[in-house]
Amino acid sequence: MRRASAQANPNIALIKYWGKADEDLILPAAPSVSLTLDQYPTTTHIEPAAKDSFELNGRPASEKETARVSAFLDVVREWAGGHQPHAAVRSVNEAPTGAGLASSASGFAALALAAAHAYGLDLSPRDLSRLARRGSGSAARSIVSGVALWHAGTDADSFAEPIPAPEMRMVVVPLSKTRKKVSSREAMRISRETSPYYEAWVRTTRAMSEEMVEACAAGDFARIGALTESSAWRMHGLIASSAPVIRYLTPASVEVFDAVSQLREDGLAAYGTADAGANVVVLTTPDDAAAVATGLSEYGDVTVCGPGEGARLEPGARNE
Ligand code: 2P0
Repeated sequence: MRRASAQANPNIALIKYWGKADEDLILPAAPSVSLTLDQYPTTTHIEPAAKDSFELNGRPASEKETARVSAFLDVVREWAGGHQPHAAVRSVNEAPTGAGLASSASGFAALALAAAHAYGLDLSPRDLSRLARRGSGSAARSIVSGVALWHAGTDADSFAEPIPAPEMRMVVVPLSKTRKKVSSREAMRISRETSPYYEAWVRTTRAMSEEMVEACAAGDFARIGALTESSAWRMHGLIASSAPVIRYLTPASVEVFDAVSQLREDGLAAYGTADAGANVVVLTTPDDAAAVATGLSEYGDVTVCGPGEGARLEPGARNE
């Protein structure tokens, strides 16, 4: 085993992943589509050690987080033929952890690449995406640059790959840095087990992913935007229809969605989306990004993101 460092960025889904067909293998119930951002990277370093350990943002991670990293390393070691040494993992996130900016996506994508390199696996992009999926479903998409389609299916064919799409921007409107009370993993299980709408969600998400791929190929931004906003509201509606009721959006989030509708009425390309947290992310075009950012600046310290690179070995680090 050798030491390695890798970086990956979060992605924001245009068509959301919410619900698994297989919890152990992390197979999604439906395909999803995302944009990997050009900001908020996670940088992860791994090296051989006497036992598995995990340090996050300069501090030892919780027992639960460390166990999750160790279980993921078991998958990597199994792929590498078993009987491999333990490892010390150190990660730094530039986005606030647990606030709905997908730090588990960038985190497990960076860890998948660093660990694959460290344990001597030479993986194709597809297999690297399959591996990252085992850490966190959405991490499969952060392996990919730009717009990604994550296929549902079996272990062998559930990976993310790049798809052709027009240039896009996302304006992140941060509203909360607090850690969410119910993790997405737990909340998506509750949705599957209790929502009377779950089957409809899965069926329509399959159809919407197909439509999104077509809209991206055609460069039909109005269609891409309408599908994006609709997928987000359907996911939050599904979550709200679960027992117990789970709600990530706050009154401030809803205010931003209303402001986005107003920007649209004013003639700008602006479509809201939100993940398992209060933050709202607004999809727009390169031409309208500055005006959308200005229009939303009263709600928070907005950041304009573009399409970013997928996971990469850290430039300049000693990757042997
Ligand atoms: C998404 N989310 O498509 C959706 C929208 C959150 C809201 O993928 O259990 O952390 O590790 O597979 O990947 C967050 O789910 O869940 C997520 P696991 P993950 O981006």
